[in-house]
Amino acid sequence: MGGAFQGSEDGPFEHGYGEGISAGADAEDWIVSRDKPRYDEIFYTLMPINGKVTGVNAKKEMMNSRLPNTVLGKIWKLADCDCDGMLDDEEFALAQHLIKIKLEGFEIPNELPRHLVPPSHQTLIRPDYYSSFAVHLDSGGTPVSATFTPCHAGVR
Ligand SMILES: [Ca+2]
Repeated sequence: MGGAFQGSEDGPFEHGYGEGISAGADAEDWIVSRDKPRYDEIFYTLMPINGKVTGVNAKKEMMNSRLPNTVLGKIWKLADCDCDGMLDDEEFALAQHLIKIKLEGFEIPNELPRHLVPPSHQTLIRPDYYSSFAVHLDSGGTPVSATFTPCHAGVR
């Protein structure tokens, strides 16, 4: 019986802490990389072009999980971090990781937690990644905050 991750305000003994989607939240490495060699083997059977598998080929593989399309669609949006309609090896590994979490009975969040963002997509201030980027200045022209609007709501 898995529970949705509710945050860690109550510390590590809260229900769901370190499980499911929140597994690896306090790890230094990208938790997906632990199983990535296995995911890579699948990835390279899907005939990647320039290091990416197409949506069609990735979909076929993802459907082997027998998860409903609604769930897979949600996983796709979270995994395709740069919204280019294809999955690179890290995005594919992330998709497989999310499928595994779902199959283990945990819920998939609407937004990708920061610790699951693939290392190559960690650079957040990237015009091609965020559809809009705004810096707010105070009256003296000093930046007080910046707003990023992801190309989809998958990453914050
Ligand atoms: Ca992509």
